[in-house]
Amino acid sequence: MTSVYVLNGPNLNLLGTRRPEVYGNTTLADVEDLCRQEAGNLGLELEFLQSNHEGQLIDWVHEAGARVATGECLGAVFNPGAYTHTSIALHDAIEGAALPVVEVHISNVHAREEFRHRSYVSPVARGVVVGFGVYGYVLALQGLHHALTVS
Ligand code: CA2
Repeated sequence: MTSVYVLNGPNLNLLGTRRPEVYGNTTLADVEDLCRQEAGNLGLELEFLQSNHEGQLIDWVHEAGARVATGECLGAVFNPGAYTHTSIALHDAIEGAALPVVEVHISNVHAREEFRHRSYVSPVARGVVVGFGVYGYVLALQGLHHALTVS
């Protein structure tokens, strides 16, 4: 069965515990359940991962890219958290691994502080979903599946 990665960056393990006015009450475990259900609907196996460490995220991008190259994996839905706005290394990893990525953000980053308006990931992403809360992960999975399986 083809797999899909859902990668989550720093502090997303805190979802549902603080800042509900920005990120809602849903926990990351709830997001995983949501993604597992949608991946099942799409006939995909899910790898759901979270790390607070940039290097770990880069390693997973490389791993997913290698699996895309062998046809085992479709691509990744990626919420890089605050690394979105800082990480040239993640930009280079996605590009270097030729990993199809749909970037997702729970909040509408464009309606927030100016430092959140810049994304180093968007230029190497297949698509971007922002501002739909955790339902954005479902939309991103659907978008990735549609972009890569429907001609
Ligand atoms: O809106 C998003 O999904 C973000 O990627 C979330 C990041 C933020 O840095 C990005 O600008 C937008 C933050 C991750 C979650 O941080 C939390 C902090 C405290 C409590 C709960 C979550």
